[in-house]
Amino acid sequence: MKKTVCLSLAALVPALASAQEANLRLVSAFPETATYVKHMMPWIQKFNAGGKGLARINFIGGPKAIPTFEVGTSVKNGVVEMAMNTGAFYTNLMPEADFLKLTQITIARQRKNGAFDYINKVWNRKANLVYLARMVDETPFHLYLTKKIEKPDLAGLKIRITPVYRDFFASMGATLIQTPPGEVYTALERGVVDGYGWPIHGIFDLNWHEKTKFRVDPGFYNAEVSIIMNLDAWKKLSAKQRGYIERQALALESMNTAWRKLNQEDTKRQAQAGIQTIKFDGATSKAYLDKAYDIAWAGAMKQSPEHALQMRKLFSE
Ligand code: 173
Repeated sequence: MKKTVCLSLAALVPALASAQEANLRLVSAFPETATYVKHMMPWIQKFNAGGKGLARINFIGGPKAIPTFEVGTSVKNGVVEMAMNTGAFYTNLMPEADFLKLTQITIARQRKNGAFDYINKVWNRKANLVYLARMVDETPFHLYLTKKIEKPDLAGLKIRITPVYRDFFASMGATLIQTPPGEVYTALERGVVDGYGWPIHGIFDLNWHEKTKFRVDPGFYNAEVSIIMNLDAWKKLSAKQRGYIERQALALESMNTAWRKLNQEDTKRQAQAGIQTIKFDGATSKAYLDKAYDIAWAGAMKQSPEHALQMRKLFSE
């Protein structure tokens, strides 16, 4: 008798919960001083202002709350409902996470051509995640150095990486050292690394410009930072709550035009800070870029042939 009562009460909980304002705890896999957190905070404010009675995002903090490379698992397991994260930080959940750097069309076009739905299908099934919104787009990664190179050869250099850069930098002979963003400054300061991979924007937020002497051009790939959500938490929401979150996701993506401006500004600012560019000649530059993509897709094909094949099509047309 008692047991039956408990069970029926438990069954009622999701229904009750969705009638209330959903409290969505969000962590950032990037440090709180990073450009990405600055970009996201006004969005959270608007989300909460418009979501009264429906849904509220409760920003918990950055890697001090949950370490960068553990954020994916925490969202998968529902320790928190949401995160701002990049695929390279949760390849432990599925190799496909890091494929998002290979998109050659904007998130708006990915929503139109089926790429967005495809990503969600894989994210749902393999990692218990909802891929809600891509908030960084149209932004290349670069190699930054403290020592000059004459050609794409990193032999004898120790380079800070994440999975984004691993195979590409390894192919140029680098010694690889993986760190979260929060440890790059100290690694540079102590001479543990001679360089690092990072997007064109954001190196000033963590003071890396103080230790950076060169940027290698061209940039490669397309930096991806997104809001992901726990699938069970998503399913517990009402249709109205989900609709609200989806509209806010689109609003966040519509802010992506800001990156074009910031990328131009930061390129200038890097030059003003005395960071020299190492520009390869036309043929070398083309070979460098081709190699970046060839290596990444070859790795993707090896790790997840079926999805890599589909994503390669959907990410470029
Ligand atoms: O930490 C990184 O260099 C990284 O993988 C990344 C990914 C997307 C945006 C910024 C950094």
